[in-house]
Amino acid sequence: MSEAIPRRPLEAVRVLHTSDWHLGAKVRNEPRRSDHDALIGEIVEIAATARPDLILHTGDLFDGERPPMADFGRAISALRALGEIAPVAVLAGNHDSPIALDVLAIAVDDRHADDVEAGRFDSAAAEATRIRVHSRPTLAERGAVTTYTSQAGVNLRLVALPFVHQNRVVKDFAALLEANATYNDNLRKIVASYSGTAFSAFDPTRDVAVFASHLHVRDARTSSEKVIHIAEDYATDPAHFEPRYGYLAFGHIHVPQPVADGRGQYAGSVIEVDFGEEGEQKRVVVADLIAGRPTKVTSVPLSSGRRLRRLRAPLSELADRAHDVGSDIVEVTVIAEPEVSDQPASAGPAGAAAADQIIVGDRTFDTLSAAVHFLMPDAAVVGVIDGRTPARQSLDEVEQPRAVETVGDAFRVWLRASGGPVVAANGGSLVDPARVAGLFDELHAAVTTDSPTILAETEALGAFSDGSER
Ligand SMILES: [Mn+2]
Repeated sequence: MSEAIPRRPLEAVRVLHTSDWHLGAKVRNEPRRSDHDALIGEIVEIAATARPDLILHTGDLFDGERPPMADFGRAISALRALGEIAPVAVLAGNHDSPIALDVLAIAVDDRHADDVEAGRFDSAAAEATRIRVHSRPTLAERGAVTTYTSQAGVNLRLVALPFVHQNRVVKDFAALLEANATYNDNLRKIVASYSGTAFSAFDPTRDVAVFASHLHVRDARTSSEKVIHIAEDYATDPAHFEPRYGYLAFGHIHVPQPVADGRGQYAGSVIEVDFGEEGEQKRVVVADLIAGRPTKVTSVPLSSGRRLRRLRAPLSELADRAHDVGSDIVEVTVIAEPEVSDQPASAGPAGAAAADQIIVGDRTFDTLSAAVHFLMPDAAVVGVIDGRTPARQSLDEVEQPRAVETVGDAFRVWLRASGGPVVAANGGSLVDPARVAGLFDELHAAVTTDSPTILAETEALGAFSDGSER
């Protein structure tokens, strides 16, 4: 770890940037608390080695609006530990509740006890505090623009813009924004209003500035290879951020990546929050800013916590794979045994078991899931998909589009071509592929029009909720 952290140039202002912790997150029903504890320990250790002038958390500290008390305590301990090393600024993400973060601000700053008692505590107030929590978007003069002084005596202007919801009116900006303007246009005005304050009494030969936000920057990749276009209406144009900002610190998208031609970074999530993030190398960012020079950005890789893995193998190979998987969180798709057999459901020698029983060596299991758990005793198995007999027959009922013109068409082509193992979950008998295609259309329409989804299957969808929008 420490070899990844460069020596700090004497006159540099060093910012440690982390994001998207999602405390309280579960994968299916598997809690991540042990993973978070290990990662927080690792991040505190990195901070102690890097000795930054400011530690920035760009949002989604929590996974949900009502964090479990254990995770609330975890956040308080983590921020206090970081606050021992350097000043800390935390921004609300779309997963965070501003009220929960207000409570957090009270909890991490006991100097405000009198204000709390008098009912006048304002977590966005402009005076300097060791741990600042930016719980909601607000005006520059109400605390969105602050000045930190580095160990080398350089001023760092920090602009903090927490997540701005697409449809909610941002109260403090009522005078600035127009109801009919696009999201991107309103963001441009907000950023410009901040820049006016951030760069007043600013000496560009000496001072440095950082813009921090939880938002979707245009052209960012939302998985290892895809750029999402559906949400581009709500994506912020990096041209809004003028060149005097030496570093743009973003949260929201979980794939660690540079944005805005390398002027900024998504620090990314610190753990794989769902299976869509499988295989991503998580990290924190160390940014060294020197006035008038390009900012030096260093990725410090994180290695703590259990990984997420999707595994496809016949039952007979699982025992061998178990060692490699270790205690990781795994979804197993059991595929057919390589050799053609009269009993494809059996991994062991033919026995006298009933047709729906699974035989492994000299043991018999009533369900495939029980057999997988037995074969991988150390792993956290959060899903078992029966891909032994792909539901080819019923997939033929999915209407094949003549031309691929819509996202729905593309989904149907994919479903017919490679959806077998997915549709075969629960043996294929409980899933109607034509309904799956229809469901996709309903959900796609709901997200693209930002309307609520009310589906007959809503309850059943709970099982897949970890794959939802982050
Ligand atoms: Mn997030």
